[in-house]
Amino acid sequence: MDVKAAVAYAAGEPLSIETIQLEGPKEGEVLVEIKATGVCHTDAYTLSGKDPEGLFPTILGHEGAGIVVEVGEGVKSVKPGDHVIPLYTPECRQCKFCLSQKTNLCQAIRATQGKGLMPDGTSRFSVNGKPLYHYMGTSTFANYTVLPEIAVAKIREDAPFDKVCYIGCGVTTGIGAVIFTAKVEPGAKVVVFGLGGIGLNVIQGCRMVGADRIVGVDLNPSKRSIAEQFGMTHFVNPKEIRGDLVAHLIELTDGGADYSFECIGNVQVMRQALECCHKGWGVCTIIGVAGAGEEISTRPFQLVTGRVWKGSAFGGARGRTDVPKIVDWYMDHKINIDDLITHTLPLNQINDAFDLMHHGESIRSVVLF
Ligand code: NAD
Ligand code: AHE
Ligand code: ZN
Repeated sequence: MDVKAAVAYAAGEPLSIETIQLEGPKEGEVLVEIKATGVCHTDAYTLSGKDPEGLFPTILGHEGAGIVVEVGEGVKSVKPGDHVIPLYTPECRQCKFCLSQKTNLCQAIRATQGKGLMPDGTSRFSVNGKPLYHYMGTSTFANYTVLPEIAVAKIREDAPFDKVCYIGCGVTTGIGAVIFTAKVEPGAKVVVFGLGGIGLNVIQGCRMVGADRIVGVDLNPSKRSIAEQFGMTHFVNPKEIRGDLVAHLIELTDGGADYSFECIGNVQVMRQALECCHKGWGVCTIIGVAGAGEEISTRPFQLVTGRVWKGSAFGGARGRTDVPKIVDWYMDHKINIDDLITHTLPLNQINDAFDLMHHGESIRSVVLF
């Protein structure tokens, strides 16, 4: 079938809005009509050429919501008409990783996903007979996409697509990192580096669990008021700090953060995020994604003396199990998504969403089909 999509032909080039071709779902796959998709910094990261797994030409996008229109042979858990959120972290409930109950990193289809292909090793997307790569197993920058059954979360039908698409990445990543990965407890002192689409969800997660002090760090002063609205208690702009930022943060948190979160993708900041943690127990969770070849470093003494570095992908959430619950939290007004979606655009203006992000003018832009 013909579908409307934003094609990324090469790193660093604007997306091209075109009609391309999509094959129907094979065994174990579903065809989904995408109604809305967020634009996450990770899409910009891959488009920049810094992603070691970045492949071109491709259809980017991993923060969508839509309706199942057709299912392939053997699909049992969803049917046409179901409302779904695509999952870049699937949940097969059968692999060693799922069965371990120690991680959300289902590996059932990770190998082909990283190669931009469906689990059978082929692509469903093409343009003029030439294949296009899938992206993160989701490719939501198209009005129809094909997904493995294990990579869709069925959600309630009264949830608005233009809001809950953000649960497909940013909301779940931020709130999940607090609840599932770090397990922040009431009364905790927290430092959040980067107050964008992810960091603000970390902040609202910290407020939900009853953290006492929530320090936000960002170079962009315009992030301050929205972060305060979501629960930030103290704002720090590194450009305004004379002297050492880490020492300042340790002082602000009475000896160091119980928990810190890096939501930028900057390896120097990742070091600061670890080193501002409290001696003996402070836990630093890395969420930001760094470019190919970049590495983190610190004095091993930081770890010897009890600080912990951990990482979080998709907030540690098990997609098919947890995403429908997070949709319920939104519908029950337990979490705020609406105020984080600062821009909604039609597909033919998707490049503007990248510009707004790069200029620090948006929190989340959502593309409507
Ligand atoms: P964003 O662009 O919306 O926000 C980044 C924020 O960091 C901005 O407010 C910016 O002003 C701030 N910033 C940049 N450099 C800074 C510095 N040196 N010090 C302080 N603040 C600085 O991006 P986002 O969508 O929130 O994504 C954030 C990061 O999280 C990206 O690296 C993205 O790829 C990653 N991410 C990871 C996961 C995961 O599962 N681990 C999921 C989604 C996004
Ligand atoms: N492909 C990159 C890594 C990108 C990455 O870390 N992706 C996160 C999700 S970011 C969503 O906005 C993730 O879930 N990673 C786990 C995984 O299995 O990909 C690289 O460095 O190769
Ligand atoms: Zn994302």
